[in-house]
Amino acid sequence: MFRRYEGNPLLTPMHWPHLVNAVFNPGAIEFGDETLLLVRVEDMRGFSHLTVARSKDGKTNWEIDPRPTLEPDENYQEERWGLEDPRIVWIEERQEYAITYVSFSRGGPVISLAMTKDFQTFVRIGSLLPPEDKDASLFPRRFKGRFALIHRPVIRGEAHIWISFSPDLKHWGDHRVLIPTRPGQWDSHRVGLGAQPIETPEGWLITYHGVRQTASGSLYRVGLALLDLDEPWRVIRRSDEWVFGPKKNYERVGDVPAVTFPCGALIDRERNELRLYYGAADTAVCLATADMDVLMEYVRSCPDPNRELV
Ligand code: BMA
Repeated sequence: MFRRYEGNPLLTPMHWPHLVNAVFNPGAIEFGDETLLLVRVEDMRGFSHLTVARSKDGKTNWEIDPRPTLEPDENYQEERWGLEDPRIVWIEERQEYAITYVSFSRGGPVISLAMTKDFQTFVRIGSLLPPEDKDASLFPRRFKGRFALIHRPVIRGEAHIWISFSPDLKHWGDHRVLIPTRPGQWDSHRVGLGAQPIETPEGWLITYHGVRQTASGSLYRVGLALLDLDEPWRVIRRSDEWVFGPKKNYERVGDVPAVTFPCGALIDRERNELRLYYGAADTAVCLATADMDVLMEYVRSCPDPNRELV
């Protein structure tokens, strides 16, 4: 279903205007007439920051901000060890972009939220929920008056995808498990949201990473789910199989081998394609595309996870 872009990897540390260790796990969004990636950049101390890269076609001629775009702010203790794995959503009622990223510090990973209109200046809302929490995205609008957040806390050592709700983006509650790990399966060890939720007429298209532990380390692959459009706490479909995983050398060789980790996607309307941007082996930024009709037909054929329980 997914085809790798022939020019992969799109971005590597060699493209950067200064010395960095790795560039990976980018958030992605349409910004004006360009594709904007917010790339996680790991510096030579091992701390990450976020940097914007833009391109007209989302594939070639990337323009990379000469300096880090969003760096740890010393007024925010939770950011001391860096910023990681952003997801970007356009919030309709506020007419600005919301960036949910992982802030790292001695306190453990937490989800932080920052707002921007231009990807040059950012207003921090702060951290949203207690650690350990990762892999978060908002939705573009409210549901029955409340914002919704998909995220991945670790509780009793279990790493399921949850959804939580808020009237004001600051106070969160009504927490529910959305997509749990599945014992024995490819996503048995951990799951976490991939790209931000993508709106389709049939529901919110969710990509998520599933982790299996093996004798030689973790395997990070990608699965699909579909959430109800009006009640996104309802999972309508979930793929039994993974639909994308590490195969190519650039996905198998790097700082963390055998990792494909999407954080951003967008629909290329002209080509009717989903463009999925992902980090490969915690080292480079890559792209895979899928025909939307083929993808939706596949998702429709996936099991209804609620029916399985009956
Ligand atoms: C996860 C996150 C990702 C990373 C992945 C594989 O826990 O930290 O940033 O890509 O592990 O190392």
